[in-house]
Amino acid sequence: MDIELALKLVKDREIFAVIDKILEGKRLDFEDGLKLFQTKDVLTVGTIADYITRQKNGEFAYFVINRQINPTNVCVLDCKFCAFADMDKNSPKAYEMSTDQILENAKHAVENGAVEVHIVGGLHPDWSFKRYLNIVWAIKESFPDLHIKAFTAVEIDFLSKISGLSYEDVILKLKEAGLGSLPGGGAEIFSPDIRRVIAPKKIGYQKYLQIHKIAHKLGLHSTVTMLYGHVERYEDRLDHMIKIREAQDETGGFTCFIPLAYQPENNDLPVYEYTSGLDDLKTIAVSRLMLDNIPHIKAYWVMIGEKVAQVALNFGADDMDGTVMEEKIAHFAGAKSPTVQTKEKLIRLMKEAGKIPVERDTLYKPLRIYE
Ligand code: V47
Repeated sequence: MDIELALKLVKDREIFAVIDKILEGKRLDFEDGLKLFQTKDVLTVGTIADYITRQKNGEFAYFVINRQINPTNVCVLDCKFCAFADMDKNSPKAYEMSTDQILENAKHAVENGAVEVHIVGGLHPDWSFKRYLNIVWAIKESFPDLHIKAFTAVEIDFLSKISGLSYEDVILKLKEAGLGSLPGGGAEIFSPDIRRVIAPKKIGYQKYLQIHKIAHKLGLHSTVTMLYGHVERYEDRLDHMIKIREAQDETGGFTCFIPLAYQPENNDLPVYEYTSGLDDLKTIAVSRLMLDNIPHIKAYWVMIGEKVAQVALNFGADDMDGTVMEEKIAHFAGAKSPTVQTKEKLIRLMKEAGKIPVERDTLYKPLRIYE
């Protein structure tokens, strides 16, 4: 069947012009994105996104053997969506890991084949920059081959404040200690109006993007996220994506975009619904189509569940993150997915989706292909 014939199957004529643009390789604008979000014809949007993914990444779908480590949940911020953090360090829920405990986690990761540790946590009011630096240094010294993806832009801003160092110097010192890349957390939704409601004390999008751009210029790659499914509108999601696209035009340092589906339990945001499967799939597909300069789109199974993440591999996603080994942030907020994942399961989900699973490192170097 040629593409002309395939287009006859499109139910919603409103998106014809957008599809034309995509097939001609033109960049989509805000209005195009809005049409894609508003259409009920999600299957067509997904099919086109899948077509673009296959152009970029062939039939490959990626995963990484990794472990998440959250050194503390004590945090001076008070983000309304967050069920993980606790502002009171004396509350029964609050915890702080020693560097030795963190090293134990890293050891567990290595013993289970991990090539990456993903470290994020609270902004602890009493911890020094030296303590954060030492976490990276100690892991690198014991496990030199492990990639340390650590500290969101929000944490880098905090480290700059408590150390009196510039963003550049904070990142350089972390890099010297062994930091491999920055994770994408903390982006939430860039719109200042929405940010004021869901994360009033968090740095704004300008600083978030500034820190990522500095990291890129210092030779580090990073990922970038978007928290959706709470009080934001499609317009806010598109504004978020377009700002990311502009930053990527400048530096090219983002490897992957990760839409994070809002988990509604045990937090202070009066939104009690989980995102729907169709919204998850649509968000993946629209992000693939809007973010033409980002190499990979991640279907994060932790937040959208294994089943929707598997389907998302045919809606524009080409990555599923990884084994994770211990997940707290989403599960404190009610995530229904498992807290760990096996490599065998990821491979099965990908193969069933018609993809060729690729075990990768953090920077998408293939380590093993499962034909
Ligand atoms: O920054 C917090 C989000 C993020 C909730 O970089 C919530 O490859 C949903 O960023 N519902 C941390 N989300 C996780 C994260 C991440 C995960 C996987 C891969 C990568 C990557 C990054 O989780 C936070 C925040 O945006 N979050 N609370 C919640 N209730």
